[in-house]
Amino acid sequence: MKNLIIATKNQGKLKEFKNFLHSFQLSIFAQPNELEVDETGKSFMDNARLKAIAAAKYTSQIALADDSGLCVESLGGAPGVFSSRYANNDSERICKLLKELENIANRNAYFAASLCLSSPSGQILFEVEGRCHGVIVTEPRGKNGFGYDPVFEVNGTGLTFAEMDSQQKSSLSHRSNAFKLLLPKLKTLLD
Ligand code: ITT
Repeated sequence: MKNLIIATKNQGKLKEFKNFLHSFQLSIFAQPNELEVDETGKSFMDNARLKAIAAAKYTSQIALADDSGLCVESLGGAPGVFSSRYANNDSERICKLLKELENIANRNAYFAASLCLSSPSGQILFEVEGRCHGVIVTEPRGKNGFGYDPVFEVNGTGLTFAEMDSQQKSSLSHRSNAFKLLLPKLKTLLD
């Protein structure tokens, strides 16, 4: 059985990747806890590369990294690459976002996920980006998922990600849209 490192410390992301990958004969590991990677990139893809290469070299295994975030139109794309650094924890991040959007009519937003796959020696094997469009609601709704899920309503569904079960989120999310593009490459590489 082959090993794949998911280059993340985010348990929500890890869970989603494990679901996406369940049909592969793979041993999936999160990156070692002691590995710290500075996310100094200007784009989601820059940061995904930094994380994938660092985890692959550190473990000498193939590594898949995700850099993702929420881009809000009326905030000029913020929090963007700073989504996880916007405040100290998920509920403070949500509070800050809702405060910034108080009395703002345009609540259009999208989630983006850049995925990067690195060989054990740090060579980039494949990279893709997926998006999911929606709006920021005025009050958090739902208990599932992680991060900004309770305030992001997916266009055409009337539901926030946090009101969806994991299967429904997986059929629509930025991360799954990116993962679908990665799938053929992953199949050739791992089979
Ligand atoms: P790693 O770098 O260890 O992967 P992280 O949480 O710091 O973990 P990012 O730097 O990519 O990851 O930041 C992404 C942030 O964007 C994440 O912490 C959430 O706040 C938000 N985010 C990304 N995808 C999300 C999703 O599917 N649902 C809700 N929030 C999401």
